[in-house]
Amino acid sequence: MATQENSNNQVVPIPPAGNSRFGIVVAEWNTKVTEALYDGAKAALLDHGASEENIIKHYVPGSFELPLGAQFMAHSKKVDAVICLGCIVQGETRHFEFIASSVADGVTQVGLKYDMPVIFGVLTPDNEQQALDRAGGKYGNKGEEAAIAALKMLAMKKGLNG
Ligand code: DLZ
Repeated sequence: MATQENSNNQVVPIPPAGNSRFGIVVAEWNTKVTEALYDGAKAALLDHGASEENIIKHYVPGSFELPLGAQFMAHSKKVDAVICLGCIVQGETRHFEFIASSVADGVTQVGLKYDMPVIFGVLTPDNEQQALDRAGGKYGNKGEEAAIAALKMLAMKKGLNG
């Protein structure tokens, strides 16, 4: 099984994707960043054995719509996990705190409601450069991390439910 080094420098396994189906919801706001997050997420899923046809991408207008987009996907029963990708830049909205916490809460609620991994792959940087640094730049790609989180949560669920 593939492995990764976690934040405590421990080597931990990354479960394979198998036949799992992944919904990826991408916010259209700050597209340069969110498309880079998508590329990272998709590449990670393919690297870990997912097939192209099991990765379904949909756009929502902005991060605020990510929870509802995730809910549409979960409700469709066409996916086993949903990855939400967005970028809320602090300097761009006076509602930053409100939007960011509302999106985080909404994403959590969808996962609990549908008993499904619904992953929060939303950057909350001070500016675009900080976002790009985390979307394939010097601090890696948080889209890839979101995809790996989905794989881990799916494996946990399968391990418990068979
Ligand atoms: C309106 C808005 C603003 C100001 N900033 C962002 C942002 O930095 N990142 C993001 O993903 N979306 C932003 N939006 C759009 C909102 O998320 C939402 O799409 C609109 O308010 C419509 O509901």
